[in-house]
Amino acid sequence: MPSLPNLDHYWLPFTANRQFKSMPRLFKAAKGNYYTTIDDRTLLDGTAGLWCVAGGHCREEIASAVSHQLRTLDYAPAFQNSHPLAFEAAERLAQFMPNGLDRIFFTNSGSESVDTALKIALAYHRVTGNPLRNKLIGRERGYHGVNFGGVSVGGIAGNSKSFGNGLAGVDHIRHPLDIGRNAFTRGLPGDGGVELANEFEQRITTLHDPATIAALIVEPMQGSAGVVLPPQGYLKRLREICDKYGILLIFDEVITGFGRLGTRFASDYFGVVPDILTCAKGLTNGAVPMGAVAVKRDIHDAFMSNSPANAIELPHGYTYTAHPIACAAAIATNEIFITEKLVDRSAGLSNHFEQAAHSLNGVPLVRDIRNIGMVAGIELEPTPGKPGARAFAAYLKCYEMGVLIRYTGDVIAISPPLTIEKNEIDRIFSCIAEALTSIAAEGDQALDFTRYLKNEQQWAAHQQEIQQQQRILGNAA
Ligand code: PXG
Repeated sequence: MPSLPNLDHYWLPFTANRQFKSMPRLFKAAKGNYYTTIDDRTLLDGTAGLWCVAGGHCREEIASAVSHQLRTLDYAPAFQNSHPLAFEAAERLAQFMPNGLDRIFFTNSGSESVDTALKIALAYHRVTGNPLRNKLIGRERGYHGVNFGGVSVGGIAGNSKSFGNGLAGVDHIRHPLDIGRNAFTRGLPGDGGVELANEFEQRITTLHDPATIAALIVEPMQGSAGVVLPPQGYLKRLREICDKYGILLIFDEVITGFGRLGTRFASDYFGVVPDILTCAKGLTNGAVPMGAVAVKRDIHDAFMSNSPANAIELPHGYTYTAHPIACAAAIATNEIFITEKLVDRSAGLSNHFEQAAHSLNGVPLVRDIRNIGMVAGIELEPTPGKPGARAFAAYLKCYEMGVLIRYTGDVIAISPPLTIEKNEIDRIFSCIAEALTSIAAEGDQALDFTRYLKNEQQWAAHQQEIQQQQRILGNAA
């Protein structure tokens, strides 16, 4: 029996810690499209880690670039100094970005990218003589990371209600999910996009003065809140409204960037170019924490031309901005995307992926299926009084069957590495179908989570024994 580490000290993020520690799910290795757990299960990765490992796990190219960099230049001061890889990483990313978004600010995560983007938007209006433009607009169900700016413009009450008032001067527009109208639509819902976007205009004109709005931030496809797709024409109309009133449009592409929709960015998919674009995750294939904010050249240049000579144009940045190790990983990842044509691969698989996802139409408990590119959301009928319970049971059953899926609330989200094979896609969805069929058949019993992952429970008991022994030894000493 493999031994567990001491589970006491690590406080896990966005996790039911007590439940996790009673049933720990620990990974010890990964290769390609698979994880290995510490009890030697092999799991097909249906989630690309957390949407980030687009190129498959443990890529030799990234490992050797990072290891070389660690031995050559481990760190360079990020303020007042830099190093050549920062510029190379920025140049490559600028070339990968939609046209015009070619000035790059590096961060260490999606959350930092979002807060950086919001600060750039506010500072831009100030530096161009419009300091009254200081309100930010987000969207219901939006997820923009966990820092104060991102939580404030985010639209998930569960993520903000514990943390005070957040930023002042923030409002939200409606989310586009309409299951009643659009259940089981393949790809984008066809109707209502323009009307829904017009509600943004109506809201800012009736409740605000549009001349006070600095920026609108949206995820082109809402990932964390359960794969919510924009209806056709919606994002284009938002762009028009922003242009009409001089409001900056920020696309948060932390999930949709790097080939997830079958294009480099969602901006390319929708043919809508934002003023500012945030990304992270796939930027380094998940191997090293890194995020980035791409800004239209005009916006960047406004800072350069309107700030006094020798002044810091943007008082913002992190100790680890453009960290040499992260830059090495980003460059190696970019090389993989280019040489393996990963974006084309994603586009080529999308059709098969869509068919496989929609093969779950008619499976018990499935209320809606939404898909775009290499993302699918499978919304389940909730159990009264137990939100998310069925999705968690499905997650555990799939885990036992050797497939890693992700769920938020009652939505299962699938977003595999773009290196996945067709038969592996089929396996993910047939495993989910099998899990849901048995959950429906078992009823309440399926929601008794103590029945799952017996091995880990034995380890937990084992762990408690070790701790008790340590306590006894400690007392004796
Ligand atoms: N913006 C968006 C759109 C995101 O999806 C962030 C910002 C924050 O990124 P960081 O790197 O600070 O976590 C995200 C992150 C999930 C899931 O399964 C989604 C995210 C993170 C973890 C899990 O829904 N998105």
